[in-house]
Amino acid sequence: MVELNFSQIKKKNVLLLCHENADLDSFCSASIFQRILSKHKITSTIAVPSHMNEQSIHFAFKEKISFQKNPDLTSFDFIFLFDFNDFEQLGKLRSAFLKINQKKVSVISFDHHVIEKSSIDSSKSFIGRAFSTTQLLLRFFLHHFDKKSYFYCALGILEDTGHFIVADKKLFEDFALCLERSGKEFSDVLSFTKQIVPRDERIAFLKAAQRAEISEIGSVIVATSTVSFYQSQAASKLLDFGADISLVCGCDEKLDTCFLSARADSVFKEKNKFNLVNDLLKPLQKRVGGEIGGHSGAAQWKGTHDYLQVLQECSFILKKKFQ
Ligand SMILES: [Mn+2]
Repeated sequence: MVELNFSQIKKKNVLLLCHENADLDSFCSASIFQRILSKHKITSTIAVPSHMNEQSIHFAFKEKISFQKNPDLTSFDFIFLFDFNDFEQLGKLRSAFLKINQKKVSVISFDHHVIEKSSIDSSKSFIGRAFSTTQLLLRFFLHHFDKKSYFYCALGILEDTGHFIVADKKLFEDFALCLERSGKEFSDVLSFTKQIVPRDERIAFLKAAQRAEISEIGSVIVATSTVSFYQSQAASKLLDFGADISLVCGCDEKLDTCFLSARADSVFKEKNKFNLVNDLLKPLQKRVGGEIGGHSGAAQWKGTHDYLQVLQECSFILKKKFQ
């Protein structure tokens, strides 16, 4: 187990950076770590590249946790990354991040996603298998947790497991511990993770459903569709409708970029030992290039190809595996 040397961070400028469009897991992780640091009399700044999701904004407001947008990276000695470890999720901070001198600035990631060759922090010290980054923090810093930290940890767990769609015995033990030590009820945690779905997102779901094409590859039901925004959320919705694997593409013509969000049903995944990153996106990247990220059940690709070609390549790879 790695120990963080808090005295090393004292009197330094510390940034706790969430990923773009920060979710509760990312923002709660940063908030927990801020509490741990402040116990050690270390002040820190929480920031996001430019956006947070609805639940995180609501959470920050209710808990009175301040955060910056688009921070000046050059003014920090330590940059901790929460719930991500790839350049892709830096959003508009990406170019500024590439310019920082890693000899002067220490970059440390807390993350539970699959490590790639292109990962930012390759020390792997605070990266591991966990259902959420908050659960990972619980493992590393249990003895530094206070009442609020346990509550924030529960929020990250509930959100990132999709309300326990994926879990194991240890996760329920950790969650129960968080509830007990936070003094909160399950309903308190639930209310913070409630989906507030904006109207344009709901319209995107309906469009994705309307445009969905269904194919059966062997016994696997694959749904593909296209929407301009909310690809990842739409892909999750297509699983709810009954797909084993869903693939949703969208293109940004101005940027000449195509995005693909992939989702795999957790029961299907377990039964078939299927991993979206290893079994689909890595082979896709080999064929068409681009950047990939994510984990076994939720992953994304980004590149310059036409979306029809990308979906065709995916279907070719899946046919090779399942037919
Ligand atoms: Mn997460």
